[in-house]
Amino acid sequence: MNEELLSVDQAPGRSGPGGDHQLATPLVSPEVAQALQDRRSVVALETTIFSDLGLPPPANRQALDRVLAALRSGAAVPALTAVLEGRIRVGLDEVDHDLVCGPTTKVAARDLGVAVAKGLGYGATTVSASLAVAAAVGLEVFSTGGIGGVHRGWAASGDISSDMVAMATNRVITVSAGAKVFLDLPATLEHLETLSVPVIGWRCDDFPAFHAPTSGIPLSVRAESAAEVAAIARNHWALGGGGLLVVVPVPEADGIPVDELMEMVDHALGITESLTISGAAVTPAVLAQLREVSDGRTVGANLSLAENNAKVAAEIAAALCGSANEPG
Ligand code: PSU
Ligand code: MN
Repeated sequence: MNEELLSVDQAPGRSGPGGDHQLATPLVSPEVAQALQDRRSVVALETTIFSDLGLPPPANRQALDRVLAALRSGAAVPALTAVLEGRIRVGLDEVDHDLVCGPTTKVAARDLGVAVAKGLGYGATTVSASLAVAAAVGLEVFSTGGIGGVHRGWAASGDISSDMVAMATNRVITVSAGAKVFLDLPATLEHLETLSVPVIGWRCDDFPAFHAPTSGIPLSVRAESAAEVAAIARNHWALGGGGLLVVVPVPEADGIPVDELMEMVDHALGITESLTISGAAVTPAVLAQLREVSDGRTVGANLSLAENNAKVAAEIAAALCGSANEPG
């Protein structure tokens, strides 16, 4: 582990009687801290997608390598987020990558304080935890595969991912290939509207369906360039807004046609329903079934879309840095 890690918030009064509250302050790697100080592009990343909960080995390692390379070639510094040895970390060294790709516990935003207090060895951040951590250290762009959202049958189960509320409350742009395809996609979009999260189609008019380039559900906002996204974000933030979602279709060559994908989803959900799983275990279980049912085709699509999202995120981060000193 790197010993030169910097503590971003050294403000007095955060610790005190009753516990080591300062332990909740994220440790930022020297590279990320320097890039933030120099106002260079930084893109936050979650770790659940790269753990064995997100993708099976060796695909998870390939996904990590491809995402990091895409960010670097777009001149953005990657900022992997995780809980390591009871500390929240932003920016991980290569020596930590083996751990990142191994077995882990999923840490959502509400679990961060618990993970720190209990000194968790390795906790993989979900979208919601990553957004909370990114906002805490001033990162404005976050890239992932697909966000969590409103699950099918939510009225009975109450299962709505905390990714939704985290997007609403943290001033960060999330770049994703839409929401995970086995969710209730129309309800997910409705919920984002309720939460005042703008959903911007990246050179597309429909909500992408994760492994499929389109769901057929129309979007109301489309952007052609990173500069356009940056302008929307700056104005949204000037008006007191929180997060924004930029949705990017999976590259055509690696996507699965939507009708075919939806059949696979029905099949995979049918199997997982009979397994009586609930809570945080639902998403990894359905993703695993979908891999089986698709003969591994969802994995190829997942790698491609994660890499492609990182490319777009790097462009947006660069555009935001460029506009940082411009008036409103
Ligand atoms: N999409 C994937 N793989 C994943 C996830 C999303 O292709 O592993 C993870 C993300 O970390 C996301 C989380 O934030 O699942 C959502 O989980 P839940 O539905 O339990 O909130
Ligand atoms: Mn859930």
